[in-house]
Amino acid sequence: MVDAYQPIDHEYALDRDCTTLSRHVLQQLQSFGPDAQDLSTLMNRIALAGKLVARRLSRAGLMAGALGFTGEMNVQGESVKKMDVYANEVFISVFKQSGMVCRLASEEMDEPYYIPENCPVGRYTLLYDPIDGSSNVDININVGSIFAIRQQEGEDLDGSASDLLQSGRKQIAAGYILYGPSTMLVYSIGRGVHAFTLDPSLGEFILSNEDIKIPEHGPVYSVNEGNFWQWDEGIRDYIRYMHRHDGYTARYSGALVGDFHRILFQGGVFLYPGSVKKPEGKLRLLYESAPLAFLAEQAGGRASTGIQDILDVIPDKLHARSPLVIGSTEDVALVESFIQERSRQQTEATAVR
Ligand code: P6P
Repeated sequence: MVDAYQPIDHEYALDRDCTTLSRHVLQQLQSFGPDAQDLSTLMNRIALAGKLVARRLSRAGLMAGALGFTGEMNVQGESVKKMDVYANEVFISVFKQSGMVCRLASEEMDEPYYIPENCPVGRYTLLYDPIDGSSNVDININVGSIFAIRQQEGEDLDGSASDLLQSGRKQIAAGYILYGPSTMLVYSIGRGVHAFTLDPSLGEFILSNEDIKIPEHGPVYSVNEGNFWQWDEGIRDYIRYMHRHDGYTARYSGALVGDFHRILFQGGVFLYPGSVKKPEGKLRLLYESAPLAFLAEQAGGRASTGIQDILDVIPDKLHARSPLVIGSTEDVALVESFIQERSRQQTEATAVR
């Protein structure tokens, strides 16, 4: 008698290699309906953008004119890198002729970009930072792309995209692509956080970590301590506590995506506080803090301005900035406790006068 077929390892490996991003989205939603198909297609296009950017980054050092500055300044007042421009255009290109995305809002563009053939039929808006951490690009240290997807509300007939000025709880999907030793795409559509690793031999992002959970506490605190002199006393008190207590270690790469990725997997906290001069901080809400806050909450962590949940902040303009404290619930709460204590002392001191 023939032995019953016993699936062996390669059966598992084959199924895993078939768990691409688009299939995973449909599995998550347990639906093949139009909304599910839309999200699956959107994520597939974002994956294509990631592959195109990863390919360029991997060869940029050998390509004349791929690296360095363009000589322009962006709306943020930052010098623009050639890779910023390339990556920005990649995300626009992958959504042309898609019928999906009518508007794209990017760190690199003063106003949202409208894809005429997709408007108004395309009911989705992509908000993105095409290359986050571009100061690292020319020295071959990890960078990332950050993205969020929102549904367009109303016809936006005046082109003001004012419906985007809503809290991060309006995001229907968010994630990032980390261009590191391997290229990883991490995303959530509100059903947990999942990571895919690019298999260059397949040209596909394959599921590598499902349902990621941020540990409640971790040893890492990630902040640019060179800004210590600019911070409010509450943040300074927190940093002094880190310096005086065992069990903490500092990690900071200068690229938000890589620093957050470490926190997502190992726990701890990343913070980019406001300063006395710039209380709103440096990071942009709609396409940096809010997408990562969406992931952090989906992974059982937290994201706060230090006072308020990031996902509850309502921006007053497209490129609004926000302070960011993000990571393990216990470590975010510890930062907030120092801010609250200083605030209490200041209130008391004022009352006494
Ligand atoms: P600093 C990169 O420019 C970025 O927006 C984030 O990726 C990063 O976390 C932060 O700025 C670094 O800023 O002031 O520490 O160089």
